[in-house]
Amino acid sequence: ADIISTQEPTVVAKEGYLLKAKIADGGKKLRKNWSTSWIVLTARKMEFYKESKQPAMANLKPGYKPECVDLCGARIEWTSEKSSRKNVFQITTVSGNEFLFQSDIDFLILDWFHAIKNAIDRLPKE
Ligand code: I3P
Repeated sequence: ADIISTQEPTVVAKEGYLLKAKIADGGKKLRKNWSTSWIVLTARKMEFYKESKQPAMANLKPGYKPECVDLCGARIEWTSEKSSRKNVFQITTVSGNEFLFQSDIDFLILDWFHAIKNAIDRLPKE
């Protein structure tokens, strides 16, 4: 008989370091605190790690859950009002979490913006 796994394989679309700040949790405003994060983008979510070596380690630890953004129904937009930094975009999730992402390197932040926007556009809206 065929064995159909209920866990979809996690195909990584893009990964790398970006500056990240979570500015709201469930609609509640948070104090902005920028930090560098290793970001793993898959078809329907983004995961945040402290270092590039962590995703592989997390796979070996069944209980370990990185902070994660569900991209289903999420919005992505450039913002110049929410930071004094250049090249900042915001992601807002259905659950009311808000994140800012930034890089001084133009092509790098553009690549990320388009990769995430692509993922969002391919997903059902909820
Ligand atoms: C914040 C910190 C952030 C800054 C933020 C400040 O101060 O300097 O880097 O955001 O500006 O409030 P603190 O460390 O005391 O919390 P940007 O770098 O994105 O401008 P903001 O209040 O205008 O968001």
